Amino acid sequence: MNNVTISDLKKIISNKKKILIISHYNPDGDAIGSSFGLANYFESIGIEAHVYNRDEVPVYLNFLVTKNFHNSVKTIPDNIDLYVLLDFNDLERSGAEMMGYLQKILNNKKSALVIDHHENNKIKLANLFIDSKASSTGILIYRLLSQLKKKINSDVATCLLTSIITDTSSFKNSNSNIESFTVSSTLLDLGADLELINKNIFRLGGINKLILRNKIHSTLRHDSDLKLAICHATSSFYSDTNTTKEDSEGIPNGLIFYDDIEIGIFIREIGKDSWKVSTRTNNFIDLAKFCNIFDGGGHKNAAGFSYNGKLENLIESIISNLKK
Ligand SMILES: [Mn+2]
Repeated sequence: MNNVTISDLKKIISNKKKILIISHYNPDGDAIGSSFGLANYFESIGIEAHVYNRDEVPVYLNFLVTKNFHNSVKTIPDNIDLYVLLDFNDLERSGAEMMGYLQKILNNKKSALVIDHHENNKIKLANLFIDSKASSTGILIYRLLSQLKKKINSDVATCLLTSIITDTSSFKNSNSNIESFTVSSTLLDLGADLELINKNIFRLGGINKLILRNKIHSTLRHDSDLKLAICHATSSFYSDTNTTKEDSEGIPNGLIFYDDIEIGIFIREIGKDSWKVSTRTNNFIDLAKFCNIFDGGGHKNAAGFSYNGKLENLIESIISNLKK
């Protein structure tokens, strides 16, 4: 395993005719923006590009489009000659169906490539292009495309700017750096539609979403010594309000903008005594390390894990491990 350079990347993609781009399930603005940006660029230079995600594109990202989008491996054509894995560090994050598909391919040693900005990459591939200092995978795609002959068009620029704006929460997160701004400015020069992006990604949604978030926030527990805030949602929260898990996106991120909260945690029921935990901070502690205790992972500032057991035990375990 080695981290490849831009010129290696150029060699890897040269002479390819049919490319498949895969991103993580529950896709966010970076997964969709970087996948569609790369696919649309390839299409603009005459390479057939296909994008796979286990899940549908979230409604707020529906303004980004690409030609060949797949939710099932059954519709993916044969003779793919390059596989590009975007914005995830563990094959499991592509979903069970894609994982099975990829394991077959990787065994056949077909050409494959990971482009990602998460820490602790667990994907065993020869070609890795990973930089955990990049504020989004969209930044890494830009680094590559800006070195190719054909100019980035305005559609591609809009996709990549969406990646940057969503993964930095509009430059509010601590992953925002000089490159996030310089690349964004260049993308605007290339015709990225900032107004379209803002109009779509900051729409808050329907009244049911507000009612759901009200319920979630009413479960708030605050530990002032740990500067910790925890909220949770059981499945009934969603069924009672006729909402989906998408409607609770951004909960842990929202918590850390309050005084006296440095760690925001949101716990969502995914099955009987089974929970998904999302954690956020701005450089207060290393959450990737923290979530590793529970066999999870992610970034320093945004990480998660799954837990089987009672909610109370989970919360106790979070607090006692944070105290350590
Ligand atoms: Mn990302």
